[in-house]
Formats: sequence, structure tokens, C-alpha cells
Amino acid sequence: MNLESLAQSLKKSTRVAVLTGAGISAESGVPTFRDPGGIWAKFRPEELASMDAFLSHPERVWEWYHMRRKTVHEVKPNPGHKALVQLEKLIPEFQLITQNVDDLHNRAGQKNILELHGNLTRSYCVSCGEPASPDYLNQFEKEIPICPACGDKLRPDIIWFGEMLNPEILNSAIETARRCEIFLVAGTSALVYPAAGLPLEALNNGAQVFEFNLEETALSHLVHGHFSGPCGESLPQLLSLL
Ligand code: BV8
Ligand code: ZN
Repeated sequence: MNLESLAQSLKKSTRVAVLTGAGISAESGVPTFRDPGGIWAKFRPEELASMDAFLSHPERVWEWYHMRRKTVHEVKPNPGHKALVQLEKLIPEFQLITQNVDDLHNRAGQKNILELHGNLTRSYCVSCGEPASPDYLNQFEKEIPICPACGDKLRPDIIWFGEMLNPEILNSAIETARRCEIFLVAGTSALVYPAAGLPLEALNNGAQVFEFNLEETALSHLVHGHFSGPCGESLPQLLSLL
């Protein structure tokens, strides 16, 4: 299966879903998690992206998220993000599902996004649940942001390891994967569950699944087509055929 034949199938499809991971933001300059030099290369996930880490070292966890929010603020969406915004306009029922927390799909102009793991620009209070605006959050450099309503600590609006995903968002993503005709997977190592289970839901329900990645992943042997290369190039190439 080449890009041309995928483009032909997309032209005839009404229900298309896309799952993205850190790889789609790599070309914007956002470090991935598992690539050499990626975020996890410096820290282990349990050390920072977990409730235990937050309870024992809240300032260290916030320092990491403040730094990541700053990085993301300084970068911009790349042609891979933009290609998916274009694709959304061409397909009657299109759903973007992302594992990324970098807000780049939103900033690229994507309308229909399911954020499985939250978003770096959002936070909420650990006790009263009050959400804090990105502007309020940006006032804090390294220290723990304090809830403007009750004075307790804020936490990032991010799903940490060991935490449940938002059930409405997850159920909607599973439903989408089960109903779609074509499911694209772009820039994910497909290691983190339950997100990594979505392409399998699509496959088990008769969808055609295609992978865009620099390398082979845990999914590659199961998909209908694997397009090697940076998705900042392969996705715009696909869109140019539509
Ligand atoms: C849950 C927010 C349970 C945080 C994230 C042991 C201990 C604890 C948990 C578990 C465990 N074993 C299994 C689990 C479950 C765990 C899990 O799956 N762990 C994995 C590691 C085995 N899952 C969870 O904990 C989930 N919750 O299970 O709850 C539960 C159940 C019932 C009741 C109560 C609780 C929560 C998972 C969400 C965790 N949060 N993010 C933060 O970001 O700070 S996940 C985090 O990692 C990211 O958000 C992202 O989703 C994931 C990284 O994955 P990728 O996006 O795929 O990135 P990666 O670097 O891995 O890969 C990049 C890919 O891109 C590569 O393939 C590369 O080749 C490619 N690439 C690079 N450049 C390009 C490219 N491709 C194309 N073009 C390029 N230019
Ligand atoms: Zn509060």
C-alpha cells in the first residue's frame, strides 16, 4: 500500500480517525519521550509524571512542567500538524485523538480534538478543583502555583502514570476507533495504554490502519501500511494527493 492508494481510500471514506504521539511534535522541537535524548532519557516517568512524585516533590514536578510549558510556548505547529487540520476539512466525520499534552494541534487550528492525557496549558486545584487560566499559571516560574480560590496547591491538568484517563474522553476515543473506516497512527511508539489499545480496537472492528513513523513499532506488524519517515513530510505528502 503506497500513499497514492491510501489517498484514494481516504477520498472514498466518511469516518476517519487519527491517533498522534510525541513524534508529530518532534519536528516542532518538542522532545519526545523515548527517543535518545527524549524527556524520559533524563528522568524516569515515575520520578516526575506520577501522583507519588507530585506528593513527595511538588516543586520538582512543577519545575519540570513549567519548563515544558515554556518550551512548548516557544515552538510552533509543524507541517504535520497542519496536514491533519487540512484532512479534518476534507472528511465528513473526522476525529483527532492525541496523547500529546503540548497544545500544538489546538494551536494549528484543529477543531475536533480528544486530548487523552490532558494539556500542559491547563491546571486545577488539588482540593477545590478550581481550574486556573494559562495566564495565571504563566506567572509562576519554578514555584508551586497556588489556587486563587482556596490557597491550596494547583496540579497540571495532565494524566499521570497510574491515573485513570477521563472516562468520557476515553469512551469517545474507543467508540471512534470502533466506528471508523480508516485509522491513522502518527508519531507514537504505541507503548502507553490505554491509548495504544485504540489502533487494535480499530483493527478488530474492520478498519484499515496505517502507521506514520520513523521506525518500526509494536504496531507495525499489525497495520495495513507503514509509511517510514518524518510525519512532518509524509502527512503533507499524503494531503497533496487528496
Ligand atoms: C492507567 C502525560 C491505570 C504525562 C502520559 C507500570 C506502572 C505504572 C503504570 C503501568 C505499568 N505498566 C503499565 C502501566 C499502565 C501505563 C502504561 O501504559 N505504561 C507503559 C509505559 C507500559 N499507563 C498508565 O499509567 C495510564 N493509566 O493505566 O491507569 C489505572 C487503571 C484502573 C484504575 C486506576 C488506574 C496513564 C497513561 C498516561 C500517562 N501520561 N503523558 C506527561 O506527559 O508528563 S503518557 C506520555 O508518554 C505521553 O503523553 C505519551 O502518551 C507517552 C509517550 O508515548 P509517545 O507519544 O508514543 O512518545 P514516544 O517518545 O514513546 O514515541 C515517539 C514515537 O515517535 C517513536 O515511535 C518515534 O519513532 C516516533 N517519531 C519521532 N520523531 C518522529 C516520529 N515519527 C514520525 N515523525 C517524526 N519526526
Ligand atoms: Zn482551590
